[in-house]
Amino acid sequence: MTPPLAQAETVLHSCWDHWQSLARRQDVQPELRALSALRKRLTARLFAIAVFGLVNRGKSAVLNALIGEARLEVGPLNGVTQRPQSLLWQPDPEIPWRVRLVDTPGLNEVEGAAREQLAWDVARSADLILFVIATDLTQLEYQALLELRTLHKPILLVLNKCDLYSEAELQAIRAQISRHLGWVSPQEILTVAACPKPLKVRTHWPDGRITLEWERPAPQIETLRGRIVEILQTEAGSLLALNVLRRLDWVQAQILEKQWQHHARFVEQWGKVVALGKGIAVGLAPLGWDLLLAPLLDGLWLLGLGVRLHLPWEALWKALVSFREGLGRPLLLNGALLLCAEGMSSWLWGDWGNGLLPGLVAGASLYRLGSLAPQALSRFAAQAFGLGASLHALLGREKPATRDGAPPLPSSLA
Ligand SMILES: Nc1nc2c(ncn2[C@@H]2O[C@H](COP(=O)(O)OP(=O)(O)OP(=O)(O)O)[C@@H](O)[C@H]2O)c(=O)[nH]1
Ligand SMILES: [Mg+2]
Repeated sequence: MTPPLAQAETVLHSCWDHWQSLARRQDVQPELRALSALRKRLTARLFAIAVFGLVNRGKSAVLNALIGEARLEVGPLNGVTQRPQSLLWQPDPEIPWRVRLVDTPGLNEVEGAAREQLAWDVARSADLILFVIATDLTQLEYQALLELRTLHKPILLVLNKCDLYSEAELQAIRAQISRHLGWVSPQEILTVAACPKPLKVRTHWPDGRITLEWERPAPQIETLRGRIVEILQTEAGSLLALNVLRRLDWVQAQILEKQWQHHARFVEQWGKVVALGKGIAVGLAPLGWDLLLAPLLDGLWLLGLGVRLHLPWEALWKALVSFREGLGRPLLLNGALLLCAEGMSSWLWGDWGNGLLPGLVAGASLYRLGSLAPQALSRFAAQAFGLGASLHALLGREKPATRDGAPPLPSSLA
């Protein structure tokens, strides 16, 4: 089986090649830039880890502790971090991954709605999320976790400031969080102290002097660092591939939506012209020929749409033959309706009216097909280039964690 990263590279490469033909269109520039950024991420083997949580939980302190340098501003006020900031980190020389750690603004900062949005954007593009808390969950944290789960990304729950609690208290907090969440066991909650409270240290000097000084103990971050290294060693490839493909899925859906918008006039006129032509051709053609002409003209109509909207051939073909989600069933129904119209028309009018009713039915049925086509074509186009199959394989049997499927809010948080 092809490794996930190689699979993602092939899919992304085909998508890139295909949509490059729209390079001159201004309205799709953001999507093309997004495709280019995805390619760079894959080539550079850059694994993104975002830190996420409410204000003042020690998010920036956790990242400083991980890299072993005080690079990010840390402070006692809410809202110290005002915008996402990235740091490159090499956690272990053995690991062939470059890691980008991204700090984010806290979620519940006063008047910080725009910054909260930035934090969510970072979380959406990250491969792994560190959700930092500093005690038992609040309702806001619980809601944010539920929402994060819908992103289908691994989340490490980091309980920071553990220096403020005794071992018994920590155990109680972890058990309570695990009860609230259901999907996280107490052992999976990683306890750290990224920036422990300074302690007063009494020093007895040889000359008899005694001094008292505040000293900050070393950070306790090994459990988190160890878990991240383990993930990088075992799952980083699949996680990055999955994330890139999911993002690609979204970008491609945007491009397709813009394509339909951009060509809306053509789609409408093309539908009318071919429906009229089909009605006339079927009406005038001798019996037998009309039954052959009808599907040919349906095919021509579909081909015209595909060429104009630059849809992948594979999507056109699948939409044409798929009965479950494509146009196969309506096309067959059109054929059956035409046959009925032929029969009824010869029964009603004999030879004279033979072409009128079939012509009308043929034209109207193609016009109706026009209302079903955008959805079916977009669905298959979105899965083209192997994107649908690769995503399916990578997601495996993972059950989507939707809001609907989430456990109800625990009463202590409600
Ligand atoms: N006791 C203790 N305090 C900590 C620890 N980690 C961080 N702090 C303190 O918590 C406060 C907030 O730390 P930050 O890292 O700025 O928190 P943040 O989550 O990034 O906050 P915002 O940027 O405002 O969202 C600071 O005063 C830190 O000194 C810890 O492990 N133990
Ligand atoms: Mg911060």
